[in-house]
Amino acid sequence: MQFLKVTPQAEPNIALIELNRPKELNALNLQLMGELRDTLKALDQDPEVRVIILTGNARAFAAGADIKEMAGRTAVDMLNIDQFSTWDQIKKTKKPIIAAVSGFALGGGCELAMTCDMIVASETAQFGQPEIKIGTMPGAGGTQRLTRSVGKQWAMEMVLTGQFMSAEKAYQAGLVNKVVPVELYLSEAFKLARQVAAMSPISVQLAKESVLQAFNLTLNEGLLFERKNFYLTFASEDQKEGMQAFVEKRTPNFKGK
Ligand code: DAK
Repeated sequence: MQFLKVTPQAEPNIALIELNRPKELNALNLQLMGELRDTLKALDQDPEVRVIILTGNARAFAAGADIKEMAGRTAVDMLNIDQFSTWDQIKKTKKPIIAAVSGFALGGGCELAMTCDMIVASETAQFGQPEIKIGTMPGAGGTQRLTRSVGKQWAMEMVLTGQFMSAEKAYQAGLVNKVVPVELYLSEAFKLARQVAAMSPISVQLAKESVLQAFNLTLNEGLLFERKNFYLTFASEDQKEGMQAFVEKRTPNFKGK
């Protein structure tokens, strides 16, 4: 891997992916995004991995797609490169992904964080969709996921002016789950990951899938979707183990079966 550091068992059942193009503030070039797509696909298939943490470094999660790489492209180039298939693959990851964000999360960087399932931010994190300042607009979910998270007014202001949102404001607006001092953001992400990793991985995957459907379906369709996944958990040994452990007043030992 040229631009990622991958530790499949950073802790038991928790994988860590670090974006590693520090001089370019982790700008997301095609090579990096390809590596990320392939890594997530492999981790999704690794039975030892239950939760994935995606992070950058203290200065930058990612300052967006690589502007220098993108600058000269035509619409036809963009169509042929078809970066969306890479982003779509990331979106298909079944296991939960926690973004641990410090510093800049801009443009594609903000979109990447929002594609994850939860965001733990450092106090120094800054979120933004500044594409408007370079003559374009968000293309990987910035107008959609941001609007669903922070509402129309804030999304409109960020997308139309390129203004950044501080970590504290992002927390108030519902874009991030937690804000902690910069020296703690990664350990806080691990804390959250540990909680999720202790649950049945089958229930976790089905629950993640169900929550995400809330963005695509009507309420009635979503409730039906949820119901089917709920029934499905009863086909797992983990459901029997979870309920038996409750009755016996002990901690369940979920095996993902
Ligand atoms: N691309 C390329 N290089 C970047 C970069 C970027 N997005 N951001 C920073 N860098 C590079 C800088 O050019 C500089 O490199 P050198 O000049 O040293 O060689 C180095 O990183 C350090 O940056 P600065 O010197 O600028 O550092 P400062 O602290 O002064 O400023 C900054 C930090 C983050 C405010 C500033 O670098 C900045 O404004 N960066 C650009 C932010 C931005 O506009 N981001 C949005 C990019 S457009 C798609 C999916 C996604 C996208 C598009 C398509 N498809 C699926 C098709 C996404 C588009 C975008 O993200």
